Amino acid sequence: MEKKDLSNNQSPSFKSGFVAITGRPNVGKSTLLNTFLGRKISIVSPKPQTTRDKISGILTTDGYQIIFEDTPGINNKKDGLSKHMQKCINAALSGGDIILLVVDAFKGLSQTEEEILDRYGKSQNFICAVNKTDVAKADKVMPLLSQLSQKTSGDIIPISALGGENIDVLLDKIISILPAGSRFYSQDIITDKNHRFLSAEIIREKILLYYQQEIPHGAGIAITQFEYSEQKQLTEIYAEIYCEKQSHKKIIIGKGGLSLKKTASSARKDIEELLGGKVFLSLWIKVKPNWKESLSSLKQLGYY
Ligand SMILES: Nc1nc2c(ncn2[C@@H]2O[C@H](COP(=O)(O)OP(=O)(O)OP(=O)(O)O)[C@@H](O)[C@H]2O)c(=O)[nH]1
Ligand SMILES: [Mg+2]
Repeated sequence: MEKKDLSNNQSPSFKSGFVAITGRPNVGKSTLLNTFLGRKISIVSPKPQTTRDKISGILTTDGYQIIFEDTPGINNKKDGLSKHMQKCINAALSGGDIILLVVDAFKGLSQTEEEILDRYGKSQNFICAVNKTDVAKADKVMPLLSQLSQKTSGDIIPISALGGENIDVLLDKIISILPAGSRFYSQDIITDKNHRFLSAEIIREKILLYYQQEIPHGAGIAITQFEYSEQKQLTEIYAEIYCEKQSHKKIIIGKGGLSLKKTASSARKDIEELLGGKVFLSLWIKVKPNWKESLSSLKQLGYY
């Protein structure tokens, strides 16, 4: 993205840039983005492969603008959706002024982290955050920190994204290596995603939370209508939930439609908070066995 001059009265010492947040699935990248921003932009769940897109969270003060780019967890799957996710990761890494690798203090390093460290660990703009230190004991964290220090000359900062521990230290480090430059976005913008996209994500988050096994990972959300009704004073949202099997459709709906009702009601409440007004939400389930391979389906879901 080219730097726009939005600088009206910015000082010459103003800093701005992109921070690519990367790492394995489930290490806490989206939680960290939300903690930096002080509000929820990116959905979070205990299941891996929650994030499927590159999602920017924009933090602007009088002194700097940081565009944090949340990315999908790195995986090697080869379906159409996974290829899209891989593209998002590559775009963030290649466009990032700073690479922020998030490592799970509890799980330690895997081949994935080794590859990132080999590629970026020695560069000036690399930082490693060791997350979930609230649940990992010191006897696990200390060896991990020394292992990491062999592989990178960048700062290694233990944090808890969930508890907010050491986030100020991490933020200070980011600001210290952020390049000088003017704003990319005006001050009031906090994300590059629109309400339609964020609403679909909220519905997907409820599916990740309420359903198990392959159902959440086989689900995609297509918003078919998103309109504010002046007359009714509410936003009407019609969405389709794609699933891969007839048996999944049954489970998503649940006995007497109760599971779907719970999903819809919980998503509606969060969307109302996002939009700051009343919402009518209708969810419809569609069985699409190969949606992850179908370009037209992926486009309907907002990918590509
Ligand atoms: N205890 C603890 N849990 C955390 C912390 N940060 C994140 N989590 C939890 O870890 C799980 C995964 O968090 P996410 O933020 O969705 O992880 P992610 O890296 O974005 O995952 P993907 O999008 O799947 O790549 C959630 O249950 C979070 O609540 C932390 O600092 N401490
Ligand atoms: Mg995520």
